[in-house]
Amino acid sequence: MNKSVLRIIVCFILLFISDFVQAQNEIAFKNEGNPLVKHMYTADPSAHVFNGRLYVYTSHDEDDATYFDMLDWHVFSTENLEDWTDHGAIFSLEDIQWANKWAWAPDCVARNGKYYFYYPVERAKIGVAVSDSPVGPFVDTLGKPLIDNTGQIEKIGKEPIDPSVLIDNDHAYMYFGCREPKVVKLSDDMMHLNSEVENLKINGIEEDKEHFGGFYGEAPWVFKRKDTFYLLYSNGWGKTSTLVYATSKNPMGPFDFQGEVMDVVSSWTSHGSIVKFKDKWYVFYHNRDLEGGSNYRRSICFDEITFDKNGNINKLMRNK
Ligand code: FUB
Repeated sequence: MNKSVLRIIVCFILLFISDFVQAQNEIAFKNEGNPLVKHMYTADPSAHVFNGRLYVYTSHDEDDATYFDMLDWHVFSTENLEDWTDHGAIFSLEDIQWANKWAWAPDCVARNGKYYFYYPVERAKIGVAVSDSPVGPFVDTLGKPLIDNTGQIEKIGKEPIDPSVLIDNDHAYMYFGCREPKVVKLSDDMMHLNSEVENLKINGIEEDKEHFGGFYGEAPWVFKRKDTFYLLYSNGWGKTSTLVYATSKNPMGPFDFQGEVMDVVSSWTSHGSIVKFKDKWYVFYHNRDLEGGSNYRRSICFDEITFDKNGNINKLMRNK
């Protein structure tokens, strides 16, 4: 047997082993109502449709958590919203050379035939890891943060967390930030910045204080419907924590505050995403409703949402 044939056989065997190991980590489960995931605590859902299948990337709250000391990230997927697969931990702090703690709210986008996984760590840095598959394994090929506020707090903000990425018209935009919403363009290779980091302006919330009105807390998520960009975000923390939204005709803003997407969640934090799947729209969010839950042991949920004839989101009332 010549060397090339041998190499091909070895590659096939390695691929088979890696698929086998991945399949061993998968857990199949049914949607039995909210919270969606009942075998572990999950938070910060970021939902996308890739090749007709819905993928939800989440943070993973530890079973005994007393703070946001998260260690890894999971992805869950479905083709019908009833039958789900937990693909296991697709990336973790152990896979990053330059970060040690706080594996917080991630996002993932598809471009150039690859999947780019964006993740905040240490409340100060955002990294990007790459894979050929939406369920990983992801690799930190950059080997350093994409965003790091060390010595750059003025420009990047005090807490560059919660990255989410929108691709529109062949341009990629990354949104992030706690209390200070930011936006930056990404390069075509999705692994470098392609503009200055800018403040994201939200009109109509100038007077709003933390916990009231459209105050910007964290968790920016932008999606497009018809010709309008919707900025979904958390209005802060505590008893009035929920998801609110603003709209714009430009992905860089300014956005105009519109109102609440849903009534308050039970957890102190609120974080979510909105996605269109098979012609219906869904909001993914988290709360603390799973048994044993707490503000640090959260669980992802989802519900269908609708829009009125003017494109406003009809407020979802779950606590009727
Ligand atoms: O999950 C850790 C942090 O809590 C996230 O980064 C915030 O959005 C909030 O959900």
